[in-house]
Amino acid sequence: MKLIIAIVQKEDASRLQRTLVKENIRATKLATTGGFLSQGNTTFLIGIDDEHVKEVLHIIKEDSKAREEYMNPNMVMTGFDMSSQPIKITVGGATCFVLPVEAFKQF
Ligand code: 2BA
Repeated sequence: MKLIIAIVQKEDASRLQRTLVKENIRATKLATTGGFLSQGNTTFLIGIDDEHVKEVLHIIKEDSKAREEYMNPNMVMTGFDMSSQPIKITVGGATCFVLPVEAFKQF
């Protein structure tokens, strides 16, 4: 079994949730915040058998869109120069981690 942690933009979250339910894939949805942009995003925790990992990643990919955002570098403490010119940032599609699951128990 694997645990897929998928961070998606909140605009894509409802569509992905509907697809997961339709495909009978169990998931937990968390309201999260990106560490860089401080904007709300959504994280799905999906426990899934090894043989279905590819299929779930495909679904996540299909339901997530990359978008361009503009941010003022002054808003975040970064290594950017501190000019007030907004900079363009491409925010993923989806950022996914696939972790091995040592045990899965429900009581
Ligand atoms: P944020 O941290 O708010 O990042 C939003 C977007 O800002 C990123 O999109 C990337 O294009 C840019 N970005 C992030 N950190 C940067 C930096 N230090 N310098 C320049 N640009 C930077 P994505 O890479 O598609 O990430 C979307 C969201 O996925 C992130 O939101 C964060 O919540 C999560 N994420 C991405 N990589 C992660 C990782 N390695 N670990 C945990 N969460 C991650």
